[in-house]
Amino acid sequence: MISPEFHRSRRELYREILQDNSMGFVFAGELKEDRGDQMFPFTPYANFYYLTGFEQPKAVFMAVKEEGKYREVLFIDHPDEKKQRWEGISYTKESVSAETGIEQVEYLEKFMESIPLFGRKNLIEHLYIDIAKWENNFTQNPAQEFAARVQSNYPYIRIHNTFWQLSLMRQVKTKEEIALHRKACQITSAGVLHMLKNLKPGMYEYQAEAYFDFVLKDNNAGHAFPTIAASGPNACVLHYVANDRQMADGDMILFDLGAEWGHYASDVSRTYPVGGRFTKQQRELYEVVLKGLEAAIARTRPGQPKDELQEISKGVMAEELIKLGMIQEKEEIAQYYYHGSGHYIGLYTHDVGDEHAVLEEDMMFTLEPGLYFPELGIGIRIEDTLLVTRDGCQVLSGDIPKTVEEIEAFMAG
Ligand SMILES: [Mn+2]
Repeated sequence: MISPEFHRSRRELYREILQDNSMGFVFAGELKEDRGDQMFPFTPYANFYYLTGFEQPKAVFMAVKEEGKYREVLFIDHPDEKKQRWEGISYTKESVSAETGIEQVEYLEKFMESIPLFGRKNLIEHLYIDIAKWENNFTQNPAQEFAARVQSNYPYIRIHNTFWQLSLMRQVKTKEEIALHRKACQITSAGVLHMLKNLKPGMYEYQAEAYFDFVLKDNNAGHAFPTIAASGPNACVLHYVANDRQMADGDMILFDLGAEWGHYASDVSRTYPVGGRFTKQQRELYEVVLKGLEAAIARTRPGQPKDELQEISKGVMAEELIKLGMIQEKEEIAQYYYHGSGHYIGLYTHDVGDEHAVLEEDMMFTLEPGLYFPELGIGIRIEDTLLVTRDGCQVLSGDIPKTVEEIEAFMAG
């Protein structure tokens, strides 16, 4: 998958965030309960994975910059006998050190005593802790808990959150990351083509979805997010995931899906006529969205402010809707288009980064304009995963049928 050298190069950048006489902490996170005695499969916190490549729960990465010297320690949970017998997981300090390239690896019981903050002269003045929190509640994740405990016991310490700096690092991809994204997009493409070959009226949405899932499993890939397979009026529900409606001839189906490969996501949306041919109205509206997408793709290159792409798509689609007589004034498009035009993509499908950034080479994001007409039972979204290149962009999901002609020709066999 991704090399230890990649993670080492990320730690070199991380090191620059820390000022002298400070420490940095990044937590892997904990296993989460699913139901009964089952746990959710563990995925390490993205910034922890980015810096270490280590994938076991409870681990902590610590960096110390003290009187001009820098060192790193990775604390890992003690691998117990049960884990070894039941899950086949076994590792030692030495094997983890060899795998990750982090010289000093210690078991977690050494964590507190290894922090050169406690029981020492007051040399360390700053702690850099990576704290991300998505839910609006007061439950604490391990990073927050640690920050709160340090703050209450050592009020003279200044705590900084490194989440934003790491987000800015993650928004520009390395060649290795791009290769993983590329592979995720290839598998997604194979999955969509397989599904499209088998799509026909009378099927349930979940049956179409099953053809996509087969290709992912067949390639040993995971899902970047739950698949949306929304036919007819369901396509107007942005995050519809029930996928249990029976499709009729004359319906369109909106797919929003993506494979994940080596932790990196792909994210693609397509809207197809279930019976293989668009009606006149479907075709007209579909081409409005496609023009909106293509206009933004055409402007995607280094130097372009990212947040303008939304307005570019919106402006083109509004003009086209006026031509069709669907709206009179440009602003009325807000009635039919009510989400953002895309997002960064990376370790998260909706990845971190600065939405107001000026585009740079090797950034990756999606563009996904849409139009939704509940009264017509029509919802259309077309989304591609893009890589910014030196002088433009590359559409990594570009070989998935997208124009009316490509779609109808492919579906005709
Ligand atoms: Mn998306």
